[in-house]
Amino acid sequence: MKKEMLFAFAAFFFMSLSALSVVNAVEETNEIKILSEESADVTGDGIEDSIYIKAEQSDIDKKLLRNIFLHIEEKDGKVHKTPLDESGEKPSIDIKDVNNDGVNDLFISMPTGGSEQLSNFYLYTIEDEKLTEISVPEPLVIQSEFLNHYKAKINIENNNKSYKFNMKDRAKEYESLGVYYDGMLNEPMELMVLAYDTLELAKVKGNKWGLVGIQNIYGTHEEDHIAKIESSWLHHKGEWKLIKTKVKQVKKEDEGK
Ligand SMILES: [Ca+2]
Ligand SMILES: [Ca+2]
Repeated sequence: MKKEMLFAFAAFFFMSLSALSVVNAVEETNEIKILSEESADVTGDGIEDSIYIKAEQSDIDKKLLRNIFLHIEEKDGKVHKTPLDESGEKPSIDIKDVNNDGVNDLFISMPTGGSEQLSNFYLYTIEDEKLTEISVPEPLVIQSEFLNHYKAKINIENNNKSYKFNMKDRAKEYESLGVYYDGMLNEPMELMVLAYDTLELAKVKGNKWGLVGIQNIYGTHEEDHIAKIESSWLHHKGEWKLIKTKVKQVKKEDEGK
Protein backbone atom coordinates (compact mmCIF):
# COMPACT_ATOMS: atom_id res chain seq x y z
CA MET A 1 0.00 0.00 0.00
CA LYS A 2 2.73 2.39 1.07
CA LYS A 3 4.74 1.52 -2.00
CA GLU A 4 1.80 2.17 -4.31
CA MET A 5 1.20 5.59 -2.83
CA LEU A 6 4.82 6.46 -3.27
CA PHE A 7 4.57 5.47 -6.92
CA ALA A 8 1.47 7.64 -7.34
CA PHE A 9 3.22 10.62 -5.82
CA ALA A 10 6.25 10.05 -8.00
CA ALA A 11 4.07 9.88 -11.13
CA PHE A 12 2.29 13.06 -10.12
CA PHE A 13 5.62 14.74 -9.44
CA PHE A 14 7.03 13.83 -12.86
CA MET A 15 3.81 14.92 -14.57
CA SER A 16 3.99 18.33 -12.91
CA LEU A 17 7.65 18.59 -13.87
CA SER A 18 6.92 18.05 -17.56
CA ALA A 19 4.01 20.51 -17.37
CA LEU A 20 6.42 23.05 -15.89
CA SER A 21 8.98 22.59 -18.64
CA VAL A 22 6.26 23.15 -21.26
CA VAL A 23 5.42 26.49 -19.61
CA ASN A 24 9.12 27.37 -19.59
CA ALA A 25 9.50 26.59 -23.28
CA VAL A 26 6.64 28.98 -24.13
CA GLU A 27 8.16 31.76 -22.03
CA GLU A 28 11.62 31.31 -23.50
CA THR A 29 10.45 32.36 -26.96
CA ASN A 30 9.63 35.77 -25.47
CA GLU A 31 13.08 36.33 -24.03
CA ILE A 32 14.44 39.83 -23.55
CA LYS A 33 16.91 40.92 -26.21
CA ILE A 34 19.53 43.68 -26.08
CA LEU A 35 18.84 45.95 -29.06
CA SER A 36 21.62 48.44 -28.49
CA GLU A 37 24.57 48.82 -26.18
CA GLU A 38 26.45 52.10 -25.73
CA SER A 39 29.14 53.47 -23.44
CA ALA A 40 29.04 57.09 -22.29
CA ASP A 41 28.94 59.11 -19.10
CA VAL A 42 25.32 60.13 -18.59
CA THR A 43 25.54 60.76 -14.84
CA GLY A 44 28.16 63.51 -14.87
CA ASP A 45 30.75 61.79 -12.65
CA GLY A 46 33.25 61.39 -15.50
CA ILE A 47 32.93 57.58 -15.41
CA GLU A 48 31.43 55.82 -18.42
CA ASP A 49 28.08 54.10 -17.94
CA SER A 50 26.62 51.23 -19.94
CA ILE A 51 23.44 52.13 -21.76
CA TYR A 52 21.15 49.43 -23.12
CA ILE A 53 17.83 49.34 -24.89
CA LYS A 54 16.13 46.01 -24.31
CA ALA A 55 12.86 44.49 -25.51
CA GLU A 56 10.96 41.29 -26.06
CA GLN A 57 10.94 40.18 -29.67
CA SER A 58 7.76 38.82 -31.19
CA ASP A 59 7.96 35.31 -32.69
CA ILE A 60 5.49 36.07 -35.43
CA ASP A 61 6.83 39.41 -36.60
CA LYS A 62 10.56 39.64 -35.83
CA LYS A 63 10.54 43.40 -36.52
CA LEU A 64 7.90 44.07 -33.89
CA LEU A 65 9.18 44.57 -30.36
CA ARG A 66 7.27 44.50 -27.10
CA ASN A 67 7.96 46.02 -23.67
CA ILE A 68 10.85 48.15 -24.80
CA PHE A 69 12.88 49.72 -22.01
CA LEU A 70 15.96 51.78 -21.33
CA HIS A 71 18.49 50.34 -18.89
CA ILE A 72 21.52 52.24 -17.61
CA GLU A 73 24.18 50.65 -15.45
CA GLU A 74 26.86 52.63 -13.63
CA LYS A 75 30.32 51.16 -12.93
CA ASP A 76 29.44 50.66 -9.24
CA GLY A 77 26.40 48.58 -10.22
CA LYS A 78 23.72 51.24 -9.72
CA VAL A 79 20.91 50.73 -12.22
CA HIS A 80 18.47 53.24 -13.76
CA LYS A 81 15.58 51.77 -15.71
CA THR A 82 12.45 53.03 -17.44
CA PRO A 83 9.90 51.58 -19.87
CA LEU A 84 9.83 53.37 -23.25
CA ASP A 85 6.87 51.82 -25.04
CA GLU A 86 4.72 48.70 -25.10
CA SER A 87 5.45 48.12 -28.78
CA GLY A 88 7.53 49.50 -31.62
CA GLU A 89 10.29 48.75 -34.10
CA LYS A 90 14.05 48.94 -33.74
CA PRO A 91 14.91 52.13 -31.84
CA SER A 92 17.99 54.28 -32.37
CA ILE A 93 19.75 56.19 -29.61
CA ASP A 94 21.86 59.34 -29.67
CA ILE A 95 23.76 60.59 -26.62
CA LYS A 96 24.51 64.33 -26.35
CA ASP A 97 23.98 67.15 -23.86
CA VAL A 98 20.61 68.35 -25.11
CA ASN A 99 19.45 70.47 -22.15
CA ASN A 100 22.84 72.23 -21.91
CA ASP A 101 23.68 71.41 -18.29
CA GLY A 102 27.07 69.87 -19.12
CA VAL A 103 25.91 66.25 -18.74
CA ASN A 104 25.00 63.91 -21.61
CA ASP A 105 21.32 63.10 -22.18
CA LEU A 106 19.70 60.25 -24.09
CA PHE A 107 17.58 60.79 -27.19
CA ILE A 108 15.74 57.79 -28.60
CA SER A 109 13.62 57.54 -31.72
CA MET A 110 11.52 54.49 -32.45
CA PRO A 111 9.21 53.76 -35.41
CA THR A 112 5.73 52.84 -34.16
CA GLY A 113 5.49 50.07 -36.75
CA GLY A 114 2.11 51.30 -37.99
CA SER A 115 1.17 51.85 -41.62
CA GLU A 116 1.64 55.66 -41.28
CA GLN A 117 5.37 55.16 -40.66
CA LEU A 118 5.38 57.48 -37.69
CA SER A 119 7.99 57.47 -34.95
CA ASN A 120 7.92 58.15 -31.24
CA PHE A 121 10.68 60.22 -29.65
CA TYR A 122 11.97 60.11 -26.08
CA LEU A 123 14.47 62.28 -24.27
CA TYR A 124 15.90 61.26 -20.89
CA THR A 125 18.32 62.87 -18.47
CA ILE A 126 19.71 61.75 -15.13
CA GLU A 127 18.91 64.46 -12.62
CA ASP A 128 19.69 64.12 -8.90
CA GLU A 129 20.56 60.48 -9.57
CA LYS A 130 17.09 59.88 -11.03
CA LEU A 131 16.29 59.02 -14.62
CA THR A 132 13.86 61.75 -15.70
CA GLU A 133 12.02 62.28 -18.98
CA ILE A 134 12.24 65.64 -20.74
CA SER A 135 9.33 66.14 -23.12
CA VAL A 136 10.36 66.74 -26.73
CA PRO A 137 9.10 69.90 -28.49
CA GLU A 138 5.54 69.73 -29.81
CA PRO A 139 5.23 69.88 -33.61
CA LEU A 140 4.65 73.35 -35.09
CA VAL A 141 1.07 74.58 -35.12
CA ILE A 142 0.32 75.41 -38.75
CA GLN A 143 -2.86 76.90 -40.26
CA SER A 144 -3.31 76.18 -43.94
CA GLU A 145 -5.72 76.76 -46.81
CA PHE A 146 -5.99 76.29 -50.55
CA LEU A 147 -6.42 79.55 -52.55
CA ASN A 148 -7.78 80.25 -56.02
CA HIS A 149 -5.52 79.67 -59.06
CA TYR A 150 -3.86 76.52 -57.63
CA LYS A 151 -2.23 78.29 -54.72
CA ALA A 152 -2.10 77.61 -51.01
CA LYS A 153 -0.93 79.48 -47.96
CA ILE A 154 0.24 78.42 -44.54
CA ASN A 155 0.85 80.32 -41.34
CA ILE A 156 3.17 78.95 -38.66
CA GLU A 157 1.48 80.09 -35.44
CA ASN A 158 4.62 79.60 -33.33
CA ASN A 159 6.48 82.48 -35.02
CA ASN A 160 3.64 83.92 -37.13
CA LYS A 161 5.44 83.34 -40.42
CA SER A 162 3.38 82.91 -43.58
CA TYR A 163 4.29 81.22 -46.84
CA LYS A 164 2.52 80.86 -50.17
CA PHE A 165 2.82 77.90 -52.49
CA ASN A 166 2.20 77.92 -56.20
CA MET A 167 0.94 74.51 -57.29
CA LYS A 168 0.23 75.16 -60.97
CA ASP A 169 2.22 71.99 -61.77
CA ARG A 170 -0.70 70.04 -60.23
CA ALA A 171 -3.49 72.03 -61.94
CA LYS A 172 -4.62 69.19 -64.18
CA GLU A 173 -4.91 66.72 -61.32
CA TYR A 174 -6.72 69.23 -59.08
CA GLU A 175 -9.20 70.02 -61.86
CA SER A 176 -9.89 66.33 -62.48
CA LEU A 177 -10.34 65.72 -58.73
CA GLY A 178 -12.86 68.57 -58.66
CA VAL A 179 -10.86 70.60 -56.15
CA TYR A 180 -10.70 73.46 -58.67
CA TYR A 181 -13.01 74.44 -61.49
CA ASP A 182 -11.29 76.61 -64.11
CA GLY A 183 -8.75 77.64 -61.50
CA MET A 184 -11.35 78.59 -58.90
CA LEU A 185 -11.49 76.65 -55.64
CA ASN A 186 -14.64 74.56 -55.43
CA GLU A 187 -14.99 74.94 -51.66
CA PRO A 188 -12.75 76.06 -48.77
CA MET A 189 -10.18 73.37 -48.08
CA GLU A 190 -7.24 72.90 -45.75
CA LEU A 191 -3.97 71.11 -46.42
CA MET A 192 -2.83 68.11 -44.39
CA VAL A 193 -0.17 69.07 -41.86
CA LEU A 194 1.44 66.10 -40.14
CA ALA A 195 3.40 65.68 -36.91
CA TYR A 196 7.17 65.12 -37.05
CA ASP A 197 8.36 62.77 -39.72
CA THR A 198 11.86 62.97 -38.23
CA LEU A 199 13.23 64.58 -35.10
CA GLU A 200 16.99 64.53 -34.70
CA LEU A 201 19.78 65.94 -32.57
CA ALA A 202 21.71 68.74 -34.27
CA LYS A 203 23.75 71.80 -33.34
CA VAL A 204 21.11 74.51 -33.46
CA LYS A 205 22.96 77.51 -31.98
CA GLY A 206 26.74 77.75 -32.16
CA ASN A 207 28.02 74.63 -30.43
CA LYS A 208 24.78 73.95 -28.60
CA TRP A 209 22.85 70.78 -29.31
CA GLY A 210 19.12 70.86 -29.80
CA LEU A 211 16.49 69.12 -31.89
CA VAL A 212 15.56 69.59 -35.53
CA GLY A 213 12.19 68.31 -36.68
CA ILE A 214 10.75 67.85 -40.15
CA GLN A 215 7.00 67.95 -40.76
CA ASN A 216 5.40 67.17 -44.09
CA ILE A 217 2.49 69.00 -45.65
CA TYR A 218 0.25 67.22 -48.15
CA GLY A 219 -2.43 68.64 -50.43
CA THR A 220 -5.38 66.60 -51.60
CA HIS A 221 -4.08 63.13 -50.69
CA GLU A 222 -1.10 61.42 -49.08
CA GLU A 223 0.93 61.35 -52.28
CA ASP A 224 0.34 65.02 -53.03
CA HIS A 225 3.46 66.22 -51.18
CA ILE A 226 3.46 70.03 -51.03
CA ALA A 227 6.21 71.02 -48.58
CA LYS A 228 8.65 70.08 -45.85
CA ILE A 229 8.79 72.33 -42.79
CA GLU A 230 11.93 72.22 -40.69
CA SER A 231 11.97 73.56 -37.13
CA SER A 232 15.06 73.97 -34.91
CA TRP A 233 14.61 73.88 -31.14
CA LEU A 234 16.93 74.80 -28.27
CA HIS A 235 16.29 73.68 -24.70
CA HIS A 236 16.75 76.85 -22.68
CA LYS A 237 15.92 77.33 -18.97
CA GLY A 238 13.75 74.24 -18.94
CA GLU A 239 11.76 75.11 -22.06
CA TRP A 240 12.00 74.49 -25.78
CA LYS A 241 12.70 77.69 -27.70
CA LEU A 242 12.01 77.81 -31.43
CA ILE A 243 15.26 79.01 -33.05
CA LYS A 244 14.16 79.01 -36.69
CA THR A 245 11.85 77.48 -39.26
CA LYS A 246 12.63 76.63 -42.87
CA VAL A 247 10.03 75.86 -45.52
CA LYS A 248 10.92 73.89 -48.62
CA GLN A 249 8.29 73.45 -51.29
CA VAL A 250 8.27 70.08 -53.02
CA LYS A 251 7.91 70.40 -56.79
CA LYS A 252 5.84 67.74 -58.49
CA GLU A 253 8.87 66.30 -60.30
CA ASP A 254 10.71 66.04 -56.92
CA GLU A 255 7.97 64.01 -55.25
CA GLY A 256 9.15 60.81 -53.69
CA LYS A 257 12.74 62.06 -53.40
CA1 LIG B 1 28.78 57.93 -15.05
CA1 LIG C 1 22.21 67.37 -20.14
